[in-house]
Amino acid sequence: MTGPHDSMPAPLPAHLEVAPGALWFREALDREAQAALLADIRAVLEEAPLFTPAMPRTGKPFSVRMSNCGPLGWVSDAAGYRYQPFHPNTRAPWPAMPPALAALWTTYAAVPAPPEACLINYYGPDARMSLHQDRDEADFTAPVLALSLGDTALFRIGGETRGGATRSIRLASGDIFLLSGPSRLAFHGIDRILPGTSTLLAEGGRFNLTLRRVNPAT
Ligand code: MD3
Ligand code: FE
Repeated sequence: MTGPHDSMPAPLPAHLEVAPGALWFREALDREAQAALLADIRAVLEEAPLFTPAMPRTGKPFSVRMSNCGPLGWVSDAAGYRYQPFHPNTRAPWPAMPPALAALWTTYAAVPAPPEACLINYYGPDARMSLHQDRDEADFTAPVLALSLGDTALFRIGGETRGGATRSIRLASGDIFLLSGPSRLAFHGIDRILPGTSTLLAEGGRFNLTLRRVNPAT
């Protein structure tokens, strides 16, 4: 049956708006869905192993290890931050985006153009990510979708200028965080992870996946 309402957008699942355009979907994914996505990520990492990024200029290593899937991946080394279509160590193209990840984009990001990059961050018990903005993309109009798997993280988010007020949020396994509109350029970081708060990863720690557009949709 078709009718005049076929183009009605699907309603957004329940969420909290923690800052303008920053939507927190707590427990968006049940344990089974988390385990399925984790298996997809493990398969990606067999092809594209976690690498240790380094700071531009100084070459100081990150405490977070990373990989990517999709056509483009975010990398950082002494030469700078950038998106590129291949792994920095193996030089192989990034693995394809698992369909279940792309499906999350359709449900939560609600923009027609597909994600071009999925950055995979892995945090061991002592890993952190200092306050930063994500501005290496040529298009800031699309949202960024973040999914947490494993141990809970203390996430901090502020405004579009450094040094303003910040809010601290505990991102747990299965939570989805969507950054759109004014929050797309918000300063944010991970103060620490809380070891032993999830049993999803046998080795402990936390994966965070971020789905992104890099280039303007044509
Ligand atoms: C706010 N990752 O990969 S996820 C990153 O938990 C990053 O690994 C953190 O910051 C992590 O760049 C935070 C939540 C998040 C992701 C992207 C954002 C918040 C954001 C982009 C713009 C503003
Ligand atoms: Fe970020």
